[in-house]
Amino acid sequence: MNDTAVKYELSRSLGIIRIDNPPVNALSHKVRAGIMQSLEQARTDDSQLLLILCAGRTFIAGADITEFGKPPQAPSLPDVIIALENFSKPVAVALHGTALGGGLELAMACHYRAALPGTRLGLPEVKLGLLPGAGGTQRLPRLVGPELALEMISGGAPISAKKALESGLVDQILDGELEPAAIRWAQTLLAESAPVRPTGERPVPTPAQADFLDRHLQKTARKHRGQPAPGYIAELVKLSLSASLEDGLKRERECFLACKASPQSAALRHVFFAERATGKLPDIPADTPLRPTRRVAVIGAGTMGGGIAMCFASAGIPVTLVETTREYLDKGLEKIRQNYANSVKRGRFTAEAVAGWLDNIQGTLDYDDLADVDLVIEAVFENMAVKQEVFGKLDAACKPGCILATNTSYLDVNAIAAATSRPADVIGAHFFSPANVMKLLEVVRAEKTAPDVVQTFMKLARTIGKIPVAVGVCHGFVGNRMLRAYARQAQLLLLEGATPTQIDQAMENWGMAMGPLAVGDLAGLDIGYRSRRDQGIESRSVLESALADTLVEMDRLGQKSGAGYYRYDPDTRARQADPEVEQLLRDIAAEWQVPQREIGEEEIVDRLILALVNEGAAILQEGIAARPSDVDIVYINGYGFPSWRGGPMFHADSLGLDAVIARLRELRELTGDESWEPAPLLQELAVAGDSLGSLNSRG
Ligand code: T1G
Repeated sequence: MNDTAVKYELSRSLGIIRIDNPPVNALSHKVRAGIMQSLEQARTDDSQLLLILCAGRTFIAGADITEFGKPPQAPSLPDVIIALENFSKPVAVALHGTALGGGLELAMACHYRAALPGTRLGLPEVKLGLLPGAGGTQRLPRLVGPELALEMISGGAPISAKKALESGLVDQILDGELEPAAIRWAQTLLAESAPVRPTGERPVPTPAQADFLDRHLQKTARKHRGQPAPGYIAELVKLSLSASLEDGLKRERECFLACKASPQSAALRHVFFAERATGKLPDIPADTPLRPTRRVAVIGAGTMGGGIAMCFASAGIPVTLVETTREYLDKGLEKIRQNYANSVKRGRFTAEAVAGWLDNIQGTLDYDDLADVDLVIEAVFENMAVKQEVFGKLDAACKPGCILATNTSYLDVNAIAAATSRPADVIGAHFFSPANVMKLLEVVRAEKTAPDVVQTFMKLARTIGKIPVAVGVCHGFVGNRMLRAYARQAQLLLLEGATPTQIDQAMENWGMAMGPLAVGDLAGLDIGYRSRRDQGIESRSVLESALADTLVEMDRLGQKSGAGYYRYDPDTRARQADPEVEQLLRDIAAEWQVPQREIGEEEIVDRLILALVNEGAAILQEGIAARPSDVDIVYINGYGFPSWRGGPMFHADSLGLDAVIARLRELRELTGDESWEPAPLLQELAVAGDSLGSLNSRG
């Protein structure tokens, strides 16, 4: 018996199995073995009912994902599940925190389930490119019906304890502290001589609507493109309606192993750990004391400022919103109210919660009101002189130790910090639009930013529901710098003969949330136009921005003006190819003597994705990003890169660096474009026979 992870105790006819495997009681081998040994002990002792519960902050959060790449060790999880379901004495389980994946499958194999009020129950395997592989696709339909089972398994989102009780997934909501409440409940079951009650013997309720599966598949086809798991899940829930448990479980195992071996699951498992690794900074100890962030201020109530203020208010942190005029301030506050009201209308939040969050936001025109704040985030017009003036005023108004952050998306944070007497307190906080929705936050470490300021911001980002990635100072940081290389290729492909529709369709078929030209139209072509002018680049003087400059000067700014690379239907906002743009392209190409040729989907994808890879490698070599997986997280959470491809750097490894380098050289030959020279880091790793992934453990 492994006496640490699983303990068994006989107490007043109750056989209590306590699992303690921090941090999330994952079903590691020692836990599975410990449960089996406990069952062996209970089989012959005086226990009349077994009670399973976990120590720590959560019940079992699933199979141990770190064991997936390793050789399987017996007992397997299905072995444990079958042993529990067919045990000769009733087995009860008490849930708290989260009961996820294999943890919920284990609970469903028990005969009785109870949960503390705040428990969340779910089968999130699809988020890892998997499906429930220990009976979840066959037992959940038996407990909650096929419709809810399909929704839970294909979506992966957990349900509340309240909904679990209503749907029959749990029998009881416990009241009070977990262990005493669980034991009281188990004693009641004993007193009632509750019998064994194998879930597998229950019939699957007939679905309310016979075509629920077809409607589901239609609804989710686009969202699940490129991923095998969702199709298997629908097949297995359908099978549960007609097949025996045994046959259902057999087919489930086959599908599970197929998903587990799939590149999509390998990519999504990489993303799972990569998202959790971003906060581990190689040069700043995890226990660095943090600065207080009890009160926050945001300078500028525009689109970004308003969204940023909502992030803090929704996390329960009081925010002071600062503007230059009452009119701008009122407009900004009204926009926030509208955004929240829309979320209530869509059922995302309750009206009560939103009322509380709105109370957390105060407006002011006076910097003197910032004397007591712990953190200020500046979100004013993207102009260096304007930002330096604001930071000068903050330097005078804010208390010592107050963190001064800038939301610039590409300006030099060192130059902004130099406008203050306290550059150690200055940091970049690059939110993505809409700031109250997008999860990514590039935390920009300037040359003089103090380690505790960086660590404080990294932790605070998690508190406001963001995924922080620490980056260094360069033009565009990680995301926008790579985007420039990506967008440049899109522009060159247009001038060489491809159309906006061809390029966007190729990238969306490949899995990008939206093609580069459609993204340009959504963001507004005038932003790039202004940024180029700010950098002193004359309009139409550079080939790869000649078209965009021309469109802006024709007042084709994108969706906001009804036309950009596409024309937009005024009612449906659907994008339509515009022959006027294609003619413009031929004219500019002729002017710049760019030879025209047929361009295929493969070349489009290779040039855009490998531009990201090559620039990402340069960024890593310069130390602007700490590890390749950070670059992956930036692109997946900020730029619509498909998570089931793992991110640009993970994708490069899946192609193999030798193949990547060979293709880069081919593109250089094909286009004569020196930017296709393979980044030195790629070449060094390839020569050493290493992958980009080998650098992730460097962090
Ligand atoms: N296996 C191994 N490690 C895990 C883990 C797991 N299932 N879940 C979390 N961790 C680690 C995580 O890497 C981190 O480590 C630490 O625990 C804290 O996690 C057969 C096949 C439970 C909601 O998908 O969603 O069951 O970074 O930072 O924000 O059908 O973790 O500290 O070193 O995320 O409080 C299905 C995954 C598995 C749930 C807690 N289960 N976990 O969130 O903490 S597949 C899941 C979560 C399966 C069966 C199949 C969250 C959480 P480190 P954290 P948190």
